[in-house]
Amino acid sequence: MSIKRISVGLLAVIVVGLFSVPFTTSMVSGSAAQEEAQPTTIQLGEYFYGAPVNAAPVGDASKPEKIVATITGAAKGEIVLVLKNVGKLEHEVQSALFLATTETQVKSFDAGGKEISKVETVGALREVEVQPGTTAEVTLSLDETLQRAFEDDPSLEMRFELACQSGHDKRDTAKDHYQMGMRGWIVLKP
Ligand SMILES: [Cu+2]
Repeated sequence: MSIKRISVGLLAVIVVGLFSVPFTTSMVSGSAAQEEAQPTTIQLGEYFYGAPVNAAPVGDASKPEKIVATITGAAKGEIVLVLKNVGKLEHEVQSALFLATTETQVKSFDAGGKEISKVETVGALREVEVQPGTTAEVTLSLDETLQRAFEDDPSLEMRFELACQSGHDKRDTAKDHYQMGMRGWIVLKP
C-alpha cells in the first residue's frame, strides 16, 4: 500500500527584520541640530568603499579587507555615516554595525544637496540603498550594551564589516559587488 506523499514546497519567506516607519518631514521650530556626532563620509562606487584605492582586484574575495573608515564617538551612542555614491550604479550598503543599532534615521540628498527622503527605523537597520549621484546620511543609535562597552574602555576598538549587497542574488561573480571589491571594515572607537 502506498501512501501518496504530497510534497509541500515550502517557500522561504524572507521576513525583513525591519520595522520601517515612513517619516513625515516636519520642521520642529526652534530645535536646532542636537546631534554632537561628527559625520564620517564614505564614498562608494564601482566597486569600492572609501576611495578607488580601496577596491580589491576583481573577483579576489580572498584578499584581506581594508579599513574603510575609523569612527570615534561610539561612547556617545550615536554614529553618523555619510554614504556618497560617486558611481553610476545603485549600491546596497550593509554592515554588521547596522545590526547593533536600536534606532536609525536615513536622510537622502540629491546631487544638489536637496533632501529627497527621510526614513526612520526602529530596531536594526537592514541595508541602505544609495542611488547614483545621491548621498545618504545615516544616523545610528547604538545598542546600549555596545555604547556602555565603549564608555567603560577608552582603548576599545571594534571592527564591523561594510559590504555591498548589490548583485549578490544574481549568483554571478561579475555582477556581485561584494565579490568585485565592495567590502571592508569600519573601525569603531570611543
Ligand atoms: Cu555596490
